[in-house]
Amino acid sequence: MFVRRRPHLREKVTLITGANGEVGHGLIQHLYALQDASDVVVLDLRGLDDSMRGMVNRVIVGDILDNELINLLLNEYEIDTIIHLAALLSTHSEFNPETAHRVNVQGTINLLKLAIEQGKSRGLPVKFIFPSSIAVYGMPDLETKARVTAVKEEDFLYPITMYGCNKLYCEHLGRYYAQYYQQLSASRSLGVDFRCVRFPGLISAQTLPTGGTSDYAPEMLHAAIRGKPYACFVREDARIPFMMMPDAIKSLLMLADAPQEQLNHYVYNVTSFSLTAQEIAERVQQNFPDAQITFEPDTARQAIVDSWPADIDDSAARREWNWSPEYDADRAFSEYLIPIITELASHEK
Ligand code: AKB
Repeated sequence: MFVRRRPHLREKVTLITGANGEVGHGLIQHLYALQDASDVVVLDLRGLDDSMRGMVNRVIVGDILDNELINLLLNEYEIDTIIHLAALLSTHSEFNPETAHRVNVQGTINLLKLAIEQGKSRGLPVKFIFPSSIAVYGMPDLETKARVTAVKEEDFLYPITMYGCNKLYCEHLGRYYAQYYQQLSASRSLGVDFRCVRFPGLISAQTLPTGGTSDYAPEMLHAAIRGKPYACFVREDARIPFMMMPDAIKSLLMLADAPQEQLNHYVYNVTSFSLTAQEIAERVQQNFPDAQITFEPDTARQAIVDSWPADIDDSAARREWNWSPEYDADRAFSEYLIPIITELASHEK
């Protein structure tokens, strides 16, 4: 008697790259709390912190530059969404621009190609969620930065960092893979459903970022709560937009869930509020009067922050997919940062 075998069904999953970074942690914890992480496969050079391994379907320790690994993912899974977080941030990237280019650009191309191949085998475009950054902007001088506050998506796109150049180029690659990939070929592939948010400086109560240039804000706060002195590497008047990590996660998931027919853009600014370094220090000192914060600007890192806009215009995201942040500056400090970091720091003692 012949037994009819069921064909091997590939598991349907969401792939998150760079999952062991700040945004990855926030995203996985959020999805897990919603009981929505069981189909999540994560890929990170460093694996995933022990405390979080059980939250996801599978942890793959590996490199987005490894083509064999990309092929393995292609064959083993049916990936319907890729959230591509893996990247070297702006300060790190300046120390090794060519490595940054490989990771930030070639890594993104590898994932876009994976999305194209998956789309072919599924007959449906893969959603590709990509966090870009205010680093794509390059304000020409401080006078312009002060005058033009809410910068739109298409303005001042002259990044001065490798990371900013990489992110801007990847935004274009996303548009290309969505709309023009193999445009001259007789059998054109289905494109990728590319969706991108440009983040401001992100601040998490749970983790400290590494390798960014907006890191002075979270570093100032985490140091104060632990009673450590902090020398801020930008001037008091340095002003850029910021967002709390829960809002960053919210924006990624809102954009991923938005009906495609509502989206008229590939790239959307998202922001919450803008503060100067001095205003952040004052808010920290209101809560921790003993905080020892000094300003010792580092000329090169200051120049990077000066090139980023003071504020960005996120009206397209608000209009097209109802984006709005939960946390303004007051709520960010009183309801999120101060209580959570204080609680975490108390366990360290
Ligand atoms: C960085 O500082 O590199 C990042 C960013 C603004 O994208 N936080």
